Amino acid sequence: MSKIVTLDEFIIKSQKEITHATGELSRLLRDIGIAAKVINVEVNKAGLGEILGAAQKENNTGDNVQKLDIFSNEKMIEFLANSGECCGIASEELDEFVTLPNVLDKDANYIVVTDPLDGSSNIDVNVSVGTIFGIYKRVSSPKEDCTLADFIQKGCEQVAAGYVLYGTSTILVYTTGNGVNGFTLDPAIGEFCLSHPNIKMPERGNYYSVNQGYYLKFDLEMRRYIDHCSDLNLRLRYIGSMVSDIHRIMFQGGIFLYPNTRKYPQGKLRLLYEANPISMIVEQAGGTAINTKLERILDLDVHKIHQRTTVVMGSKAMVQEMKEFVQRYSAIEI
Ligand code: P6P
Repeated sequence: MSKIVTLDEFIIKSQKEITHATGELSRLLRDIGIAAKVINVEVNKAGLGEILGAAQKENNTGDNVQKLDIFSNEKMIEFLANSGECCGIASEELDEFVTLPNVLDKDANYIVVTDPLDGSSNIDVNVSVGTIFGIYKRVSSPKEDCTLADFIQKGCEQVAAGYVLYGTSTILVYTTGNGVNGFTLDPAIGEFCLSHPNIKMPERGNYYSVNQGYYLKFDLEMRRYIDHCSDLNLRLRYIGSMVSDIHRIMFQGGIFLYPNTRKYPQGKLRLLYEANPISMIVEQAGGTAINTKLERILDLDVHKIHQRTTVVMGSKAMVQEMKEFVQRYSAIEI
């Protein structure tokens, strides 16, 4: 039986391979792993406690906030604050970013963006949900509180990104820019263990993932591309939880789309704490992540914490074919 490699061991080993690494990012990643374990406990027993159900408030996405959302947000903040390496957090559950106090007078050099519990509408019906996070080096002075400038950096400036999928098992997938690795939580020992080393997304797959219910609300070229997917006999798989839909594509290939609609003319998904972290992971696994204007998501200018974007991401060959399809169609239309 091959040796178990825990997340902590992997992070420390990886750090030794990065000459300038100081251990700060490693500590931050380990604390996110602890927050994920704590959130996992509550997610796995959500049906039993009082934690199910709506919290009778709305977040910035306009989603009805579930109690588990609030719990997950509080735990992410608690453990990131404990790390001493994070000076501020932007979260789907917070109107503005929050500044974290220094720990033991140590200057914190990183900020974290997070969707603490993505896909929360699935919670009450026992369908997979996830946590998404992205990590940036702060750009403001380490002697001052963090500023908005620390958070509105382009996605290509992320030093790390990851997600946790609370599904049939709980898996943490992350990258620091040198490939993507997956760690499955072993409940017997309470550790995330390396289960999917060096994840590489298939060049193409048999799935397309889009909310077909909005078909008539998409722009014409998007509708024609979705028709094309159907003509190719691709299979539609859509869970309504971005982490779950992307995780499938990471291993089986395919394409995920959330185009603009009349309700969301800029797209629904949030650039800062959904699209950018997932885009870094997708690209690091060999996939492609663009918006419906065919622009690389990680290069998009970020102006606001809760800025929205359209999203097309997945297998490189399939996204390329989508780009060519839309360019041909738009050329004809002009
Ligand atoms: P719709 C969940 O609320 C989320 O932010 C993503 O995880 C998911 O991909 C999308 O919204 C689902 O949105 O409009 O299809 O329900």
